[in-house]
Amino acid sequence: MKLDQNTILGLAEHLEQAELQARDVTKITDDHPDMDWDDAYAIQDEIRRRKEARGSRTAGLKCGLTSFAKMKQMGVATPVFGFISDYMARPDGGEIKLAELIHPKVEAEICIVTKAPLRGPGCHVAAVMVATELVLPAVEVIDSRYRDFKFDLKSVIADNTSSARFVIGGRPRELDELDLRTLGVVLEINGEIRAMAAGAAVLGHPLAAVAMLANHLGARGQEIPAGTFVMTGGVTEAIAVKAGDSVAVRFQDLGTVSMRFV
Ligand code: 0L1
Ligand code: MG
Repeated sequence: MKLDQNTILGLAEHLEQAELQARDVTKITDDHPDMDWDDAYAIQDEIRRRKEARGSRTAGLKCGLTSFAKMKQMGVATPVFGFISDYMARPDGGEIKLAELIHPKVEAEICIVTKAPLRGPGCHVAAVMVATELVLPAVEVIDSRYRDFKFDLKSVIADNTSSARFVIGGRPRELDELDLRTLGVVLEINGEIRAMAAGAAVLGHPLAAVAMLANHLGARGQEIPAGTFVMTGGVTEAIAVKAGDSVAVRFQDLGTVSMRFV
């Protein structure tokens, strides 16, 4: 690690305040060009510790930048990992207030709930299949705290991978009823199709993202506990939304997830 503990604590407070006040900031690597990946995840861990200390519960784990479309959109080649908190959840069909956000974008995500712990190294798609209780559709609303979404990967990891809001759909299915690679997803805004993809857009199989998360955590002496909600990453590029937009994402076999931005 390159940053001392005080700097990590200060950067976590800086980024979390930007999130809570819906205020954009410049990317932190501008002032800390030497920070490394461990520093970035340590800042994210401190943001999680701050939220939990205030009574927020961690609602799940997320994989980001796992699809070719998203990697291309952001000009990166490596997935990232973060968490979502209970206060970020919004109901299916409900409203999301733009005043609480900076410049949100929506992403369609195939998600799972685990029934057994998953721990790397060596975690693979088959191990994730055995540990999958349910498959669920969700829409993630990302909202980078960085001005104009201008950042690098270390800055994004420290900013909890742009986590802001999420909406989970109401039709869970068991894994053996589905082929996650060919599962089609259509993202509509105000009735217009804006993006579509199949599950294989996420690393060839969405559960490969979960295996990657388990291996990432395993390298840090952690695991994905049983009963964890895991978002595998946007299947398409993220789409910016504005006031009045109605978003509906149609997931083959998993139903539709919708929300309106007000
Ligand atoms: O959920 C995600 O794909 C996180 C992406 C982080 C970068 C971004 O804000 O697009
Ligand atoms: Mg996402």
